[in-house]
Amino acid sequence: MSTPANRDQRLELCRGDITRCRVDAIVNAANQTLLGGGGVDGAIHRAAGPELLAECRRLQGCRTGEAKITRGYRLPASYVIHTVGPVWHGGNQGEKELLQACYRHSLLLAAEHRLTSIAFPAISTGVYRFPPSLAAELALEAVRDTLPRTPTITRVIFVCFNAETYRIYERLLADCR
Ligand code: AR6
Repeated sequence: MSTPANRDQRLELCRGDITRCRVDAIVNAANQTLLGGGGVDGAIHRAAGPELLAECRRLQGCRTGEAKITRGYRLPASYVIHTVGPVWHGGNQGEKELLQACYRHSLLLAAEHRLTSIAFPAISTGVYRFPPSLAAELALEAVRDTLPRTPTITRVIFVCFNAETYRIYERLLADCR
């Protein structure tokens, strides 16, 4: 289920579970320990199997706004890019810049590994309470601003787990037609 109806044909929208995505890399909305958690992080670790946690243990965590890469193990995706979104504290603690840094660093890391397709969840919009509309606007802006620096990447898929997130992205992508 994807909608290519937006100006940049590299951007796609998809409703569902990111662990099912057959792409070069899926992005995990992790926490600083990189040792698993709930939400999309828990789903990715369950689907990838224990080898993922073993590799994550060797990474020694990740700072908010940064990204680290592992293999995908039992996932259909070859790699997992783990990034740590900001916790929303009202918007005056650098949350917007940190959220955009997650998208930027994930794309740059994917390009460094010569990957061509990457799927993102709506980072920080669950347990970390980032307002979903603002998060989606920032995500799209960050991706659009970064794509000129990541020539290998031909597909960026925004995976929306719930109907509200899907509607937000659908509107934002349609607005740019
Ligand atoms: N596929 C795609 N999106 C999903 C899936 C899935 N399988 N499951 C949930 N989402 P969250 P955060 C959506 O809470 O806010 C973890 O415990 C979900 O609907 O997973 O960045 C980590 O370890 C929401 O839109 O991540 C951290 O401690 C989005 O993914 C903390 O949560 C993000 O929700 C990170 O919080």
